[in-house]
Amino acid sequence: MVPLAAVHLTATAPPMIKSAVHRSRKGHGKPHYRNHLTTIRSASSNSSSSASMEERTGGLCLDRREMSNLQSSWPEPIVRVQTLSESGINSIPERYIKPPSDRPGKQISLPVPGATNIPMIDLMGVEGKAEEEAAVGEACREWGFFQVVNHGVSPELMRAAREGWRQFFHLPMEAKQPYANSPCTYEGYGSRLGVEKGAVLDWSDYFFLHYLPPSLRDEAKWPALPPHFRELIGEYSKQVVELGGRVMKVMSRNLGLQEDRLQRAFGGHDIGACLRVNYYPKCPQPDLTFGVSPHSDPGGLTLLLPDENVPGLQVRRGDSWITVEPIPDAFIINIGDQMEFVSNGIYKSIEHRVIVNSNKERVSLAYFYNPKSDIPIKPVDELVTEERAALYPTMTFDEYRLYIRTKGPRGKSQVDSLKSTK
Ligand SMILES: O=C(O)CCC(=O)C(=O)O
Repeated sequence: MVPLAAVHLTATAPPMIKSAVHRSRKGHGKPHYRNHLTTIRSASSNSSSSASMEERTGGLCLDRREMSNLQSSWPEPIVRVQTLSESGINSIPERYIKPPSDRPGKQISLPVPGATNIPMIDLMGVEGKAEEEAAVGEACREWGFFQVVNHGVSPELMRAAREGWRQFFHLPMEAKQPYANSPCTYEGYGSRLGVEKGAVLDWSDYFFLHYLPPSLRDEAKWPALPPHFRELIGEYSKQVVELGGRVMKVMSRNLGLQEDRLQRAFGGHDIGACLRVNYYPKCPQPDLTFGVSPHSDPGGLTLLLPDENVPGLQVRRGDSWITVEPIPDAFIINIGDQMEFVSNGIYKSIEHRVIVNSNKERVSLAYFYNPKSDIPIKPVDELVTEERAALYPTMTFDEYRLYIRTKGPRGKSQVDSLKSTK
């Protein structure tokens, strides 16, 4: 990656991107498992057939080595959802229509008296203060989701990143097509997830890129437009990954662990980090489809920058779905499946989904902070006791992704199927 100090910003860079990069540089007992691991490992030999929902949600981030045996082209011609939306259709094509039992339905329900939103945490007042940090722990245990403000990432950079991506999606199709992705790595500009022929699709386009490990980072695959956007993506990625590391410490302390314990369980400095930018065009029949279907994130943590003005993310709460009201300049953070595993089920990876609407497009940036993909991931020893045996088997993130790809997850079924029955 080009060091930021070496980046020369010219007068052609849009002012928002230029100033955002400049300013941020200035510094701111042996349990029984329902599915045995051997099943998962054997899955790897015949896993090339169909991709799963998790691939569709971007959390998979399979690297080039893993994906090299996979299908190299999509099973059907790619149709950009944006193109469909802009064509002026009044009804959506059949392949975006979910079965009646899987449609958005009732959109907001508040099962908890007084609860109108996921918890909000002010990180400025929290770090290092046990009592305040407990709020983070409670959110991770009870909700699996929370919003953070005063998180240390420059708000100007956040806004510039979101607007830069919006500009990218508004470029003419011929400027975006060179970034078109394939199911081998998913890197680049995409409009479908999964390679199952005839699958019902979600109403979104996306852009997917790797930031960590550095060996997977290929800036030539990042958008070159708008001007200087690559530098901005690099700086944004750096700050969001730093935030992820700080949140990991708070979460670790809150579990009664040494503050670097969760990070070590994830592989120390060798973690993975990848970005999926979601673009949800206006949809003439939003009650029949989803922007992203219900899923839990397979990785460690997700740091989501939502569209400030357009709600869409819904989080499962019991039998209902709560629509998250975005707080200006906040990140929405959620627990992924790997964090649920290492915390031995204390922190919860919660199902979520995205609804679309007929009046406004929506853009969101989901950063996936993942463990190193080839190390054993298991509940940390300190959280395994006689009273609470290890709830999950040991497996690498790579194996988990293969498992998901083979089984075809629905909602949280992959996590639940691995859970100890004792
Ligand atoms: O767009 C959103 O608000 C959430 C997106 C999401 O869940 C995902 O990308 O996995």
